[in-house]
Amino acid sequence: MRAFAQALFLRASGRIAELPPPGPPEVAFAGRSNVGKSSAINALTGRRALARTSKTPGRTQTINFYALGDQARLADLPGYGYARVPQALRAHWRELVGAYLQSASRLTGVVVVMDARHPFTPLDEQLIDWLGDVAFFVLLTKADKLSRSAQATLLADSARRLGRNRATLFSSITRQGVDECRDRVAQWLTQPQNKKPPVKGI
Ligand SMILES: Nc1nc2c(ncn2[C@@H]2O[C@H](COP(=O)(O)OP(=O)(O)OP(=O)(O)O)[C@@H](O)[C@H]2O)c(=O)[nH]1
Ligand SMILES: [Mg+2]
Repeated sequence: MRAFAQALFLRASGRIAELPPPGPPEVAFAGRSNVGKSSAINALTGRRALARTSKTPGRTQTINFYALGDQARLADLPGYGYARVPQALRAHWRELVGAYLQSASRLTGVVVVMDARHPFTPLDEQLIDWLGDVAFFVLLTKADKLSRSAQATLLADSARRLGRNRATLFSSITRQGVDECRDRVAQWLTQPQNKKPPVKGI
């Protein structure tokens, strides 16, 4: 799929009413604040500054949509789990992301991004549970911060939790795992499964 390199910013939606109407097949990137969701989108598209990244957790507060030509879209979801985010904003996150996931009828898969040094937090487990039937793939990001042996242990643990081929070590700096992730996303975008949207609340 060549369209990754043509990615263009489409829209930022901060409220339910601003969510775009269903378009072409779409893949969303979800995960805790600051794990590297926006960086992963940049790594996949080969565009350094397509999605805004920041050292400050909680940077992305809107759902940011990117068009890959007219055939596919990516959605960068706001991060969760940042302790200093006020209660009202957390409720807002639940409402916005909940509405998005339940209404995103063209959502064909979710890339669940986790920090390889702090993977499978309770909120990550909740998200995976919440996704229900929607296909997902886990990126264990910032793998460049782990030793080879810690990487191997983490991958084995992830396979035990999720089954084989459901997770990859990833680094937007060394580009480890980028091709594997791009292949998986391209597969979802070109062969949409049309699974039921999630029904549970988070
Ligand atoms: N070492 C390392 N740092 C990374 C990697 N990916 C992202 N970062 C850094 O982590 C910080 C957060 O990255 P973002 O891509 O903005 O994270 P995010 O998940 O989009 O964050 P929010 O939008 O706040 O939820 C930035 O300082 C990035 O440079 C990686 O693979 N390795
Ligand atoms: Mg972000």
